[in-house]
Amino acid sequence: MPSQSSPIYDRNNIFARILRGEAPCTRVYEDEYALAFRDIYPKAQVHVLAIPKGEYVSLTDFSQSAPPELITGFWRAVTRVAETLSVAGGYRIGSNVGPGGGQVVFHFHVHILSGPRT
Ligand code: DGP
Repeated sequence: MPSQSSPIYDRNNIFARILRGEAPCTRVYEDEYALAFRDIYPKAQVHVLAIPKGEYVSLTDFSQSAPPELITGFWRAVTRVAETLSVAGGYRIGSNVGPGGGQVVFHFHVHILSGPRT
């Protein structure tokens, strides 16, 4: 199956700057594959963003281009964060892909939400 060409990644996007420590965040988890921090505009009692440590524009880009070890490590980190933070014994996750999907920050990220919507 031919692979699609990767979209252009902007190294100055805000999540890239957070990863490099150039912009602040409220960190809740970090390992070699992922960083998770509180969303600045929470839409639920718990609203955390998890980002992979790599330059991927979106879920599509990550799934198609990241090495398997990073894909596995990232999703394990997501579930670890979600289970740690879950306030009501459950959580929901989502990822906006592309402008038409509501994505505004073009470093792949997963929203982890739990508890009542705010
Ligand atoms: P989206 O690209 O639409 O999936 O959502 C981007 C999310 O990132 C949005 O919920 C707000 C959040 N966000 C944007 N800028 C910052 C920031 O500087 N710090 C933090 N913690 N969150 C941010």
